[in-house]
Amino acid sequence: MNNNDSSKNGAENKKNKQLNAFRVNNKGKKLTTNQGLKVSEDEHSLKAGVRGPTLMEDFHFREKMTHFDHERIPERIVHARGYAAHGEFEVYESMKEYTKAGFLQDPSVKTPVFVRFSTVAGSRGSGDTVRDVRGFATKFYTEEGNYDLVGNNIPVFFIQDALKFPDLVHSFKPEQNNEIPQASTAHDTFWDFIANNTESAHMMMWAMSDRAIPRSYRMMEGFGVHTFRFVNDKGEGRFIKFHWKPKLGVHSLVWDEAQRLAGKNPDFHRQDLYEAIEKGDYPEWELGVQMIEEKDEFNFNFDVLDPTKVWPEEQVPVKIVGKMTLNKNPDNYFAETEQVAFHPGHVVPGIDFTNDPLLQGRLFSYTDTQLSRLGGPNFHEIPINRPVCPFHNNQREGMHRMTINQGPVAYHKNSLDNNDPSPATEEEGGYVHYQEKVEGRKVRQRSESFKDHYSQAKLFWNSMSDVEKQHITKAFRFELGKVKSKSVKQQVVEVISHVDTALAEQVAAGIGVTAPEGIEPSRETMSSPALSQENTVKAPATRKVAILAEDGFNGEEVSGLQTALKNQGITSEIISETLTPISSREGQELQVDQTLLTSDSVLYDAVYVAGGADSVSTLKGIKEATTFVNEAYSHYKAVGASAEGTELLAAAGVETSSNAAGVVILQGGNSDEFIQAIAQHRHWARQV
Ligand code: HDD
Repeated sequence: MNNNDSSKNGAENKKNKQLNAFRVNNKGKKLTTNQGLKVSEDEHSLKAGVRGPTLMEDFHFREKMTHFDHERIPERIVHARGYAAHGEFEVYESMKEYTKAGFLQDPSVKTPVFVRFSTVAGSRGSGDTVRDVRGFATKFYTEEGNYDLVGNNIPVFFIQDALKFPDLVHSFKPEQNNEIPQASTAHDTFWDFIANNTESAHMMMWAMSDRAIPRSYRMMEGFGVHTFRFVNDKGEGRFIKFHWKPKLGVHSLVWDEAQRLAGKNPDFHRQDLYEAIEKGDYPEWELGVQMIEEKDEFNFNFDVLDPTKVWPEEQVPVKIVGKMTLNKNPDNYFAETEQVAFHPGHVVPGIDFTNDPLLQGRLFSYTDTQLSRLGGPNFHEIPINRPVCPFHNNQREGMHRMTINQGPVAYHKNSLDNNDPSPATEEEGGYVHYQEKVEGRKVRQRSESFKDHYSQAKLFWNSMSDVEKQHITKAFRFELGKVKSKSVKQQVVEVISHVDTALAEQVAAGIGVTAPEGIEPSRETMSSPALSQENTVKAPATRKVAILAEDGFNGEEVSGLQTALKNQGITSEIISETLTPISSREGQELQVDQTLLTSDSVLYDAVYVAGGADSVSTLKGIKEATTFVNEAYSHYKAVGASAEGTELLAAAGVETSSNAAGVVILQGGNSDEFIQAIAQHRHWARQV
């Protein structure tokens, strides 16, 4: 199904209908200038004679060129590289007891959403699979105005106070003298920041974990990070944290694969999302909420206002409250994905802020940044940013104003217009800020309760499986191995020592510094199983399998496998040396999807070597084929083959004994075990 046909998906959705008014289709139309004048010629500028100078009079040339010269806008200062999709959100049951937010009341209501995923550090043209935090920003177009949940795929943040955000960002962006490295934290300034701002210790552990190299946007959790507040119609408030839980589970790449992908397909994540939606494999997330009663604010060993802390799910359960489905790709990247403007301050009645000092600073930054990025104060009028409910106020004029406000009055209070537009009472839906009592002296200080930087870093470490711990250790060795300053490396190892001595020793050994002695690591013994990806959903749906085959392949076996995979929602592609259709040993032709040159094992979740003696022997003679299988194996992916195909596996260095993890030799065409192996995603027991 082609979801870009806006008459299909989401056609009933109010946002989609609103956007229809702005969608343009050139089919069967004549070429015109922006003034609507039909153009008779679009290849030659107006000249004084065929070999003469171009004339100033050529308004068509001037208009076309001027527009082109100004096609670019500044990229986002952070989260520049992103990809988005439309969808809808539905609540499972009314949340009236906790919040009066309209979109969380009625299970029969579907609220349109637009979600943009992003990397943080890289520029707009950087690779998708770099080690980084991923942005997860959702705009809910509710009947009470737009609500933006502007989160990340990691539940904590580097810093506790927004005043430090410019410093953090300057440290991880390319270094200012030479603009190197792009989209990477593996350099001196970032690690210098970490070493000297130890509130980052917890986030540092997450950033070195597999969470920072997701397999797909569709397989990431999302978190609101801050503590927000739900307020119900009785005016009662509760502290809350938001979670997005992917139905497909949380899965990651391996680091070597992530790096190769950055070259083989820098668009890996965006293409994955785009194709899944085009195919009708709509990604889904459940919305979860953790709640803490106000009276319990001080009953935890973390401060609920501290954005470097999680609320362990085992301590504060996540209540699943609704589901989001992404079901339509944007029609135009720039108009929608690039121009969408999120802001944590876009709230609706029933959702309010807390005094988290990071959140408070964000409430300033987002509108401010759109002023230069989108060129003025009217960016709310850009179609993707418009609410689906009416909006009226006395704000006027400014760059690119589109609204035509009628009448002479543009002020409040007035009598000439009957005091319209007039403020709404709370009963009429007017937003009333939660009446939290605040008092205090003006100070530039951090609360004592924010000063424990290591307990939760240790809690995270305690929660990891052995394999995840190995990955974290290697990630530190990689990142710090790229740092030039020995002093910075030494300082970071000292920070790690405050988390875990053994980890610090292993990192130190890998990067040529001494493991510090006498630093007492955190004594935290708690772990949170929910933080480990080992405990996630493991299902085969939407995985991608490469089937290697050449002339003489076993046609019956391949078509049987293709059907079995399809029945489980797995996509398969035929890969061969050239794009010329291949013939099975039964004499039937099969289309080839990719060649061994255009594809690569890192683009797939699993590989299968088709049977047929001639096919296998041809593949054995092609270096790219053995490399393909070898890499899939060394990236711990499921590897399958017919009995005949095992010859290629052996040539590729794959262990084929009956107990080899995730290596499946299909018996009698039965692919169940292979599908099980694909569902496992990775086979860590393999020694490679
Ligand atoms: Fe931010 C963009 C998420 C802290 C200032 N941020 C941005 C985006 C996401 C986040 C997902 C991209 C939105 C999009 O797709 O357009 N930011 C976060 C999270 C944070 C966080 C989860 C911590 C919990 N951010 C943060 C702070 C500040 C900013 C502390 C400044 C005080 N963020 C910005 C920004 C951006 C932005 C400069 C750049 C582009 C934009 O806003 O629209 O204003």
